[in-house]
Amino acid sequence: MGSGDKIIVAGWINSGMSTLQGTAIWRYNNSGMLDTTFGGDLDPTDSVPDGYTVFNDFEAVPTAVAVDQSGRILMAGFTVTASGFDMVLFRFTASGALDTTFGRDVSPADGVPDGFVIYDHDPSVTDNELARAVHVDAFGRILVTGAVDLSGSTSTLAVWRFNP
Ligand SMILES: [Ca+2]
Ligand SMILES: [Ca+2]
Ligand SMILES: [Ca+2]
Repeated sequence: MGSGDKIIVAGWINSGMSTLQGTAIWRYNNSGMLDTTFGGDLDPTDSVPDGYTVFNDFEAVPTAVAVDQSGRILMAGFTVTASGFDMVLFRFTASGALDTTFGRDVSPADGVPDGFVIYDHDPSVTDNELARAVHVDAFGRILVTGAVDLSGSTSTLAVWRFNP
């Protein structure tokens, strides 16, 4: 996914090092080198960003990425819970930090939005909601398409729209 001449990749890290387990987004320069103006500074800790950001507060599997008009990165996917899958949508700043002007204030509940939203159609039953694609429209609104499985057997097309 391009952001200017950059390449963004979303995926999963499981390196055996607890600090590096979780959902991750990487940004590469057009040359294929990790973008050292992006992400955190964990590996190595040399005061230079490492080109990627890791999110490990809970398990989230990314399935789609988009970049909005401000260079912010939307990452959609799903998380695995005891009662099925729930749709997740993250927003990261252009420099690769969770965007604390986006989402709800749940984890931690500290008066600051957490940079992500989780959608669970009915928390009282086992059901599945999965994002498959994310798109930013001409007004900056975020469209997520995916599947919702409410009956346990049949999947239904779902479209969510979020304000920026
Ligand atoms: Ca570093
Ligand atoms: Ca669910
Ligand atoms: Ca919070």
